[in-house]
Amino acid sequence: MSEAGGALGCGSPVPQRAPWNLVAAATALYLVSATSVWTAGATPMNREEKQKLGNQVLEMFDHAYGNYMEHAYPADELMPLTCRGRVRGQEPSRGDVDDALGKFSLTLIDSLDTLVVLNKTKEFEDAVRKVLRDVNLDNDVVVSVFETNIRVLGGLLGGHSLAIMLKEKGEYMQWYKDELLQMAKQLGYKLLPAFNTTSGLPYPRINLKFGIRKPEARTGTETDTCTACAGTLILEFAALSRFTGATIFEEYARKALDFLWEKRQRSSNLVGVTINIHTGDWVRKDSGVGAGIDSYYEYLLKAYVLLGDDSFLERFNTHYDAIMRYISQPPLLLDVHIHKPMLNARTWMDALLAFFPGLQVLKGDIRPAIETHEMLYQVIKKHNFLPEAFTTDFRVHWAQHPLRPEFAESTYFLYKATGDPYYLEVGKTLIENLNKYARVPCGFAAMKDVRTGSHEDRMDSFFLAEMFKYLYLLFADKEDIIFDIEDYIFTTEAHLLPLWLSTTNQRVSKKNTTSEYTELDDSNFDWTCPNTQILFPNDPLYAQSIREPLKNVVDKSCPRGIIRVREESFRSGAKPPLRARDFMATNPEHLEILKKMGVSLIHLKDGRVQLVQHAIQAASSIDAEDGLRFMQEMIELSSQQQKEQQLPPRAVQIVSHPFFGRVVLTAGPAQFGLDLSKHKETRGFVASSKPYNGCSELTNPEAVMGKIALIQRGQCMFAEKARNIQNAGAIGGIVIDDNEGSSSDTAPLFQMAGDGKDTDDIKIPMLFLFSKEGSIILDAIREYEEVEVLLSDKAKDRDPEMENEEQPSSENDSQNQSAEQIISISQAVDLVDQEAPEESSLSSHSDSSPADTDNAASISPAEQTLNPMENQEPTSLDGECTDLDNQPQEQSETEEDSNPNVSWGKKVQPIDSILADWNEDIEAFEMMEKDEL
Ligand code: DMJ
Repeated sequence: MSEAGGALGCGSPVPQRAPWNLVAAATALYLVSATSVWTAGATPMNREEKQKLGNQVLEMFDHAYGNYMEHAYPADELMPLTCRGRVRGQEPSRGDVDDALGKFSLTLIDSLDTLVVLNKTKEFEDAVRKVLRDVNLDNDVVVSVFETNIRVLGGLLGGHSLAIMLKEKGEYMQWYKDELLQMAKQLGYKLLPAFNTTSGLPYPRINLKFGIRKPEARTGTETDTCTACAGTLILEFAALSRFTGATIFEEYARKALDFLWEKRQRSSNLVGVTINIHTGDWVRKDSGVGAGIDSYYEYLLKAYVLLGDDSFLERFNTHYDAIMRYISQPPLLLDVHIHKPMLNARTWMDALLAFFPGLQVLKGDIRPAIETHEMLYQVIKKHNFLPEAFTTDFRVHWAQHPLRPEFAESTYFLYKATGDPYYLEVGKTLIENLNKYARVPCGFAAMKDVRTGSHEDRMDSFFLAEMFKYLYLLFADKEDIIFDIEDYIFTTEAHLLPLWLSTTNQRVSKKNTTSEYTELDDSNFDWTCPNTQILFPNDPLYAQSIREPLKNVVDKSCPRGIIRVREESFRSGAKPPLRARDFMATNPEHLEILKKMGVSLIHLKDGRVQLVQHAIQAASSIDAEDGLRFMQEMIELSSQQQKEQQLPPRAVQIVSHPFFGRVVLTAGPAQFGLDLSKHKETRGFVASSKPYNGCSELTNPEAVMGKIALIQRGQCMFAEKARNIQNAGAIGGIVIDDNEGSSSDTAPLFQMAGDGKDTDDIKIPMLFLFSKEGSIILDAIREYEEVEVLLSDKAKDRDPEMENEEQPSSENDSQNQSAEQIISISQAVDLVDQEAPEESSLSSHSDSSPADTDNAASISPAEQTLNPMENQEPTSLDGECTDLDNQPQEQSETEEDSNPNVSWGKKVQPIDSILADWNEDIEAFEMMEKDEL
């Protein structure tokens, strides 16, 4: 999500007034000059330091953009690990995420106005020429209407907005004759067939060349779309109409918004996540401010700012009131059911909601914005990035992080609103973390798992469109930007649209809101718009005073503190709860206890049993605590069993020039040979064995002697390969998958089994890499000949030795800083033995593996497998919550009331409904991937 513009506004009902005036007034109200900083609280940051950070952002942008242009353009995206372009159809499909890619040089278009904000006018001029010369919008490819609108249409319009601004200034873009606008119009017409539904809600996808109806279009059978997908069009479509005079775009976007408003749940005034585009029925009735809904709310408020239509503000305020009533549980924002808004729909939050504090700033509701932002920052400090989803007690629920900009966006707006230098420090941390953990030699790579620091071969275009804009603007003073940012509003993709559009080509008829909407009671909103001129000057520590009580909110929430106190009460005579080790899935009494504890038992198709806890569904707070402990114990039990039979993934880290430890490849371990978890890592240069499959005595022992041999998978047992390279003098081996294109991105990692015989004779460490990861080493050999790697159980920080080996990289500070870091491609998945038939005769091993899904059914009830990755309650194994032993005991009794995770007043749900909730959670994950890239 991105935020409404440089413009900060007040959400209180505002009498008829041109939006520009609103913006100007709001700016006067809320802006504490970015150059002035507090003299108390966070340490002020001087101009020099801000400039240094701004320069660092510029350098980082150059690194990302430069690598995209050099190695990926004209492809849609850069693949920063393999340093090439992502071309749809040429890479393994990632499902709906790929619907953003339309073979239209997405990243270039999405970056256009960022170039101007970052004062790279010359580069902007070049980029515009390239777009005009190279981009084709008529490809036979099915794209997401939502993504194409916010990224491509928005990108073209943002580019046009700044092109005409520059042209008017008289130096750059003098040749420009609205060509970007013409492209935008062409694209607008291409998207219009998507609105051909009775409801006026757009289809989620469209074929750029063939539209929707024709058979060649290969789309148009969908029935559902997400609310954000249908409700995030008005800014771009209205801008297109007003720039061109073609009113049809604004009309269509307004119609979709009108329909969504009509369909809001009337008693709660909330909207669901997914809606049927033909019937208007809510398909998913859960409601939050993150994935699937986020930018619908954003666009209502910003449409008011841009278009000056009061009905949008009225709608926004009505929804906002409902959000604050039901969803907001400061500092949390928790999804609820639209029909039963007092009932939480889940116990975790997604990363997209991080935009919301920024929107609250625009609304003028600073306090909850500060609170939520602070909570998010603490989660970030724990994991370096915001995981895609995290539980109400701040454990990782979904560990990815695709370099989303929402938190940076909110940080920028909070700094604008408060002037508190604390937010500059936050921005500095974001910069450091990006350089330290996401920067790779060829750009910035998304995090595959924030807990391990592993990477995905992915750099989304929004990283350039939004992240760098907000970070740069955070540290920039007015004079650092070549135009007045306050004259523009940011779209959800952070594209800039000029506020003067509000008074241009206003030919679209507005709905007569007065007949339809009852006059709003202003008193509802009094509190939403604090006058910061009163708040801040009188109390310069205002923001800090709101943050202070939340200082340890993330650490404090660990349930172990609660559990410890419960143990005290058992000592005083109460009946001890059911222990995981005693649990029998066939014992009806045990099942009854589980239900009381809010724990549901799910029989998975593959025969395993999964336990899920919803604390809010427990019969009482005590039962919920028992449930938490039970789950914790079950995880420990399960992981103990798994540990006994399974080996965790290993790391292959390339340490020689120019990688210097920054590339880490996740590798599968072997059930034989040196155990890297017990021994020091093995370091050595790599050499390919001959024969490459390693299935017979090596013909090149001199080449592999003292080195780590590379061997191809297949044709004989893993153990046989190991023996052959060991006999040739190798000190380790890496088996590379022969299945071309395989990757830990798409396949579960597994461990290499032995050959059913005694493998004690194998002394060297052996690791397995999928083909994509393996080819990174093979490519490195081709390019650099001498490639040294480290085989270990976990990636190591770059050691002093590597430091010394690194060539003085340059005058460039941030480059040096980033070089301390690690890149990894890995897969945080359960290890599953997927041995190829010819290589897996060790049936005794695989039979006993708890990760072997075919065998899980035979596990006795007391040993039922619990999959921690799929639990909704605090059941993760990442050990994030271990330091609560010092928490004061009163947390046990008092914290439950304040802990939104434990809503005791709420009714216990029947098992069916628990299962339904669980399914909704899974759907929610799918939706996040599908609708929110
Ligand atoms: C962006 O494309 C937009 O901000 C969108 O509204 C939500 N998701 C991404 C960034 O995370």
